[in-house]
Amino acid sequence: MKKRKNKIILINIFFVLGVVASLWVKASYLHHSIGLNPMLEYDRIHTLLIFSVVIIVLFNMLIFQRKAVYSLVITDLIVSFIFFADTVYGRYYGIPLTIPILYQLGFMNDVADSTFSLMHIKDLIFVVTIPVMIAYAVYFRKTLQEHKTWKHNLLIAILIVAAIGAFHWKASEVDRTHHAYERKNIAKDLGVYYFHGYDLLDFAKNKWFTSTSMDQAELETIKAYLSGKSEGREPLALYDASMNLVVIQVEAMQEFVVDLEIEGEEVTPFLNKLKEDALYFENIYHQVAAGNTSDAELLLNVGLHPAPVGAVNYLHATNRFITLGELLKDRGYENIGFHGYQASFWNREVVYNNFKFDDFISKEDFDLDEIVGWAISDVSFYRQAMDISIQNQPFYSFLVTLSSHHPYDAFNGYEPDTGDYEKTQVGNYLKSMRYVDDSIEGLFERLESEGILDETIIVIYGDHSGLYQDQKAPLSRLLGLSDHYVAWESIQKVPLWIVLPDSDMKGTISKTGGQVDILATILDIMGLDHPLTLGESLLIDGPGYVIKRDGSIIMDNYFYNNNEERLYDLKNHEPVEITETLAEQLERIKRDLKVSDLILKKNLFKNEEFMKLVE
Ligand code: GP9
Ligand code: MN
Repeated sequence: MKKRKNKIILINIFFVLGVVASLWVKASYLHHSIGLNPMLEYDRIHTLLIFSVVIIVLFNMLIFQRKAVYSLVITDLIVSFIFFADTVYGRYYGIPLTIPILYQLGFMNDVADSTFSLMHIKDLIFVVTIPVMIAYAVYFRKTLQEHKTWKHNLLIAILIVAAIGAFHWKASEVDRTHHAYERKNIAKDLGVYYFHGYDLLDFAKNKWFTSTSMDQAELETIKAYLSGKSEGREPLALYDASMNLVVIQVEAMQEFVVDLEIEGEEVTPFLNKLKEDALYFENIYHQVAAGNTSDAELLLNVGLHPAPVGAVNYLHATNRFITLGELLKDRGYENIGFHGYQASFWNREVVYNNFKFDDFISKEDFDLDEIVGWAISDVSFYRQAMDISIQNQPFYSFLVTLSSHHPYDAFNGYEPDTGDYEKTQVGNYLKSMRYVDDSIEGLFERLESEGILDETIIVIYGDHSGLYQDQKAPLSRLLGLSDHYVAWESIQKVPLWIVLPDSDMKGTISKTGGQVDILATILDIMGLDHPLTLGESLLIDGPGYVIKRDGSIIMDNYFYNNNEERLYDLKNHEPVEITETLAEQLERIKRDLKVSDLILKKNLFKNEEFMKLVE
């Protein structure tokens, strides 16, 4: 009798251990085959993988009881299937699949074309365990389906609690800050099981637990906003539908570099000259928040503000957006987004599809023939992007540059000589801006040699600041800034050029605005109709303003600090009394953020009641 009992226990233990081993080995193989080299030491990631597997197996046993033998085989089958798909996709994009990615797989022509070449013979590892497991389960089915006692169940429940606790204890060592911009890092740090679980919950939360209906107060906020929004005037509509559009979002370019001289030399000679042949906006403040570069991409393509917490690219990646690409598509444009870094970064592979780009060309697609900093050099980036763009005209090409990314070390030794600032971050930053200038000049020459410079509207702006608080002292010295914080705030501007072929609209415009206004300005110029962007064309006469994500507001003459609720003169930094008229104005401006947040949170472009109000 005892012998038989031992035999039963052994057969069960073998089976459970076999399943655990199978699920663990497959996860390790996936990590290895798609280059998810752990950010942490190997022992930690494997410990976390094993805890994850143990939790999955124990839950199966508790829920399915005598039928757990079947559910475990099915679990292994499902995991094998998912991990195999992850492997094929991840070999190309370096990230396991997520549900939002599955939604737009058609966009991934590149993987589709090369699916077979992405499969390796070793991937059979996902299959080989299955017949063995089935054979074992069938052969020992009686023994494996022994009735489970309450003691047995209690033990399993205790083990589940312990395994979850152990997982959390080990996971608490992880610094999660770098999960915000690259979801792949969740898999690297915490394992693919956790990664898929997180993705599933996140998806379910957005899909099923987010209400899109507005309550009375929200409706009032939106109505008040719409009635306060100026009627504007008829759009300029300067061109017919044949003009190409090139939008260049320059990494880390701040406005102060324009016209700046160092050691008697201009930092950006080409762009300085361009100010005379284009519209140049000298008072545009960046509005990015936690989504950084990706927030600037959102502001430009959608005309909404970033989210109050976290990155829209993850929080609302699959919302309904009405984008520049969508409007241009209706006019027969070919829209392509270009960025020389990994497609998964900032979740762009999902978001660019949703922004209605016909294609997204990322690091995986470029010929990496010249590397500067993180990846492909801007010079090569522009060359290859233009090779592709000019094939289908008219085109809208959205170029997000990368070379001038913090901390600018790649430019040590580049021009110009920065004197005292040589070998410092400020000096290297100025050099990176010279490189930006050189490479944009090259792009203009290319467009000219193709004979399409006169048929192309070119918009150039910076994505966000390049020098942060840690560089405040040397930068303030260089620019002669006072140490009042408003002085620092007043240089958080990005330059904006809009080059209009065949137009006499040129020269510098001083109106205050934000990145959210760039889309409205493009729509104005091209005569495109958008139901609602949160910006206003910078070419409309009248006072300007910008609201930043922290609620601070800059008007043509004032800086408003939202935390202190104080107003300052923008030039001399003296406090200014908030009159009733100013207070009303500030309240009205603050509504911009509230409305933008509502649109994002409630996915309002999908809400019929809302669409009726705005159309
Ligand atoms: C990476 C690039 C840089 O793809 O966009 O992002 P950032 O660190 O500037 O947000
Ligand atoms: Mn950036």
